[in-house]
Amino acid sequence: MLSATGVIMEAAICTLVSQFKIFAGKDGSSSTLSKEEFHHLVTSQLPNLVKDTGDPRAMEELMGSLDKNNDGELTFAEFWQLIGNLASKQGEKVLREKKK
Ligand SMILES: [Ca+2]
Ligand SMILES: [Ca+2]
Repeated sequence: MLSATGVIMEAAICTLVSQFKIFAGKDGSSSTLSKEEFHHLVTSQLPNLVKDTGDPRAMEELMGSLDKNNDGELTFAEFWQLIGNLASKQGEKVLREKKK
């Protein structure tokens, strides 16, 4: 079963894309996240990895740091930076723990 790991990762990527689509489709453009959609996604899907989800200012700063073209909406590519940041933080944590 050499391909098993690959399939799980592919499934994880598909899940991320389909979740993004569900949240992005709630209002306005169905391919981008508005501030409200982003907040809703983070609080319901990433409550443990993202800090300060209850702080509107922290949420606004986080979204601003991802919104590279400053149009107030996050494309999947912009949103993906957050996943990349969270994944690398999580990776550092897990790999450090294993070394002990
Ligand atoms: Ca939208
Ligand atoms: Ca944008």
